[in-house]
Amino acid sequence: MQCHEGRAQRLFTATDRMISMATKSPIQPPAPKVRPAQGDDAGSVVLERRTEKTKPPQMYQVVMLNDDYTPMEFVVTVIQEYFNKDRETATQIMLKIHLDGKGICGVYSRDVAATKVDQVQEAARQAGHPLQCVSEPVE
Ligand code: TYC
Repeated sequence: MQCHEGRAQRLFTATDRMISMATKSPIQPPAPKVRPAQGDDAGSVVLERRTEKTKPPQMYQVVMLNDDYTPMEFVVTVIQEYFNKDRETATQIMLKIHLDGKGICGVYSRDVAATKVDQVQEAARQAGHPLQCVSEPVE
């Protein structure tokens, strides 16, 4: 009995906390800067509000390059495995690379794109294929 009450009490407290977090207003932005009055403004304060603009991070596309030796099947498998594409999409991307000389396999943050390039190069190296890919900033 004692034990049940204790548990009920803890659950109630956790629920309370969740409701409180869900209903509390979000953290306020920093207060606007206040500069001391000068000249005619003596005795008053002026509030300067600057709207902060955060740019979205630069994204990087992983571009795969064509060559004459890597088997098409290997490229399709790599695109499926490392760029999370289904077989049909991977095949379309591979054929685009084969025909145009290069093609985009995916777009990621800088670190993720660099990791994908490393993973593809390592898989190609292990299999003995000359497959190459690079990452480049979008736009
Ligand atoms: N051109 C290769 C062939 O004919 C196939 C290929 C496609 C290779 C895409 C690399 O990124 C590539 N076997």
